[in-house]
Amino acid sequence: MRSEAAYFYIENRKALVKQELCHSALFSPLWLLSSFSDNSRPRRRATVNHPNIIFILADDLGYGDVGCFGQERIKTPNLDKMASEGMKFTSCYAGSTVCAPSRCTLMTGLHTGHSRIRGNSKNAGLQASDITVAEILKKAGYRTALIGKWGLGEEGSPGLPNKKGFDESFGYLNQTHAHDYYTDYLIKDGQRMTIEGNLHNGRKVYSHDLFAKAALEFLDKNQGNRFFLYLAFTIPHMKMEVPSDEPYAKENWPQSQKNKAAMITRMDRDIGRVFDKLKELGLDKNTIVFFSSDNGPHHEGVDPTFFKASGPFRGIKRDLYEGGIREPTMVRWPGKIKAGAESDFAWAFWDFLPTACELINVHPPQEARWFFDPPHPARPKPAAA
Ligand SMILES: [Ca+2]
Repeated sequence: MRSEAAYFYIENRKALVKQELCHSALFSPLWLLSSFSDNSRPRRRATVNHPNIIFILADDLGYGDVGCFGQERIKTPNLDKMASEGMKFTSCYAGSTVCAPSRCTLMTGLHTGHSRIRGNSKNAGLQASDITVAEILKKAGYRTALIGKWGLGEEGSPGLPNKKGFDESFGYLNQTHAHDYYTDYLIKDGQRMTIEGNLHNGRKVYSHDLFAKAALEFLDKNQGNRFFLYLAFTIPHMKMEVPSDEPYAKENWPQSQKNKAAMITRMDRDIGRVFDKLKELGLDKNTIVFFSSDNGPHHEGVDPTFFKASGPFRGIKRDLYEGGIREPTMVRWPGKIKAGAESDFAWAFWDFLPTACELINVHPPQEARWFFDPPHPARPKPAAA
């Protein structure tokens, strides 16, 4: 199946980045930088040939939950704008029907026939031998951050994000912990960080708001660096909690549906803030932004048929039908991806790692070179190192 992955790698790249990079893809010996320590890594600003990469992942957001994918009642103006400024993918598939295995494919570039994590289990986590896209980008000189939900390694395990290529991490490690939007602690760089306002059953701090703030701070702090930001929001996963159900408070809907809609609109608002920040910092044209969801909509405290969350498709989260794995996906890169484009090219989460490598012309380490074997005839030969 690895040759199949190589095929997707080539074709997907063409779908995403058009012709420019196909002709400019010279081998860049950035792997030589792998011997640098964190402190000695040079600051290098992103360019069109070494763009910043942001992957925004929603949690249990259905294909039909987004305006530009057919949703009529939940407001998602910023995602709709992202689609109008980039490419909408109507046949992108999550790696699995549930969180952990889906996210594992996104990070490792391996589908679930090869990947380590095949289901949601506390004992399932990445090991030292697993290679993630963050490790590859970090070795190529990128500053890397996970903000939000990880789900691929518990405290004290080899699968911690900071051991798997992320310079910084902040959020939930454990998926059950991630159900709690008013948690009294989060994990920052492997250590518990108390959320004072939520101690003693307080409900003053909504974790999503912290993630949005941390993402903007990361962008500010790394405007002079090439960076990879994996922004894994937990919205609209259970519980159906949100600080305010506006702008839907007056709707004649069940409260859980008002909350779900408000959660999605809140996330959309913060995605808009990310784009505003990129423009403010002058990073807009040197940053490629992906958006997708890790699996189909759930029915845990909310009826997914109310908003037709699966769109026209059969099934929801945990179902290996289109509704369980087909995701509302967009990619935006001004000047490289034609505004308002739409593609029905079929690709999946395991295509992200090789696409990221190709985007920055990085020669992967030997351990991650399976997608070059056998070589695809369409692939341009890299120049000698
Ligand atoms: Ca999920």
